Amino acid sequence: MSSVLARARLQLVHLTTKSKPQATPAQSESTMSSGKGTITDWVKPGDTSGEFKRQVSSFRNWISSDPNAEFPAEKGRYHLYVSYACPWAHRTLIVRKLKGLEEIIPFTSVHWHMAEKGWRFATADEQVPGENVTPDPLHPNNTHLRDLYFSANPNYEGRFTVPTLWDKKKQTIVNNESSEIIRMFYTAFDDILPEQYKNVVLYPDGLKDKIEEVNKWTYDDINNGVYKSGFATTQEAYERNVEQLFKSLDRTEAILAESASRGPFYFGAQLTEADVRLYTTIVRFDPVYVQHFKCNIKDIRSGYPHLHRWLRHLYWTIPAFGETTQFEHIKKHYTKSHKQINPFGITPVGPVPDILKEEEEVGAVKK
Ligand SMILES: N[C@@H](CCC(=O)N[C@@H](CS)C(=O)NCC(=O)O)C(=O)O
Repeated sequence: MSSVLARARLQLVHLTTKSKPQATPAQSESTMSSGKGTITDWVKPGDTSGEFKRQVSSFRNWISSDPNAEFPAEKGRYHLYVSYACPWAHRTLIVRKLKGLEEIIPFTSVHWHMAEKGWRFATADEQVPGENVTPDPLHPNNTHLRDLYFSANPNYEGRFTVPTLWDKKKQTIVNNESSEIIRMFYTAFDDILPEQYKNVVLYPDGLKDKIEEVNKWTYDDINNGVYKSGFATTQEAYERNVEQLFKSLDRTEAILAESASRGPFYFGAQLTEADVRLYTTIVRFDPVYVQHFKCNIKDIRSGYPHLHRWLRHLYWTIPAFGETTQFEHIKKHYTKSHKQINPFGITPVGPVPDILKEEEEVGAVKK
């Protein structure tokens, strides 16, 4: 691993570990005394804090351009398991396409429905929109994503999350942390990529510090903030998180207002990781988070003109964003899987459309 990459990795592990909400001793006790709960308990029963606490990912190996590495970059060796519904997995699909890795890293999406056994694969007779929503092509006996986790580690006790990057040769999971998988995709395969894709740089030297700074609060307050708002089981936890979420959306809006004169992206002229990581939350915001997670102080289309312009530009003009966005998976997954917050599994019809055309505005904004 190059020293730059090693440093980036260290910073990132530090960042992701630090940015996870840490349980206070009192919280850990109450969580422990209530037992493990089930997969669909987003806040463990008996946890009086009412706070959703995201688990730290378990598999943290790296693919390297060094042919002698434990996980060397090779065509066809790795398989990416995602859900089109999931914002973290969505990051990896976007970067895979931006970096031209389609022929090198095939992928499978699970079905949008997640129940007591976690994500499941679609069956052969199911018609689900989107490319590669199929049974597990590598292991025909696997019905659920959890089967992969148990093949990698029969004693696995963590959550069965997407994205999951699988190594066919070693028959194990390389990594299940999206922030790390995308960074491997940035450079590890460059030696076997055509020139045009080597030149796609999403974490440029000159912007690394800014990206790290923005990632920290964007992750805590926005990417994870929508979940912390939506899964909260006390009024106080909900209000604290939703208010912080909208403060950070206001801050993002101001950044985009400032950079707009230099270009359509987060930092102006150059598309970077900051765009990828923000996009997967913002594209889900109006269709799902506003109503399902009660993130309704404002919506994007009527309340945030710069975010709205930035979002539509990515979706309509860059296939890596538009073609990897599957609204049916997104809307149905949240509303029909989270029985704790939507017991009847009714999926709201609106907003219509899921995303406005690039030059279109809602009626009130037009006036
Ligand atoms: N830190 C992980 C989070 C991934 C994650 O939480 N994925 C969700 C889907 S949006 C999942 O698979 N959840 C299943 C579960 O928690 O049981 C990452 O960024 O890769």
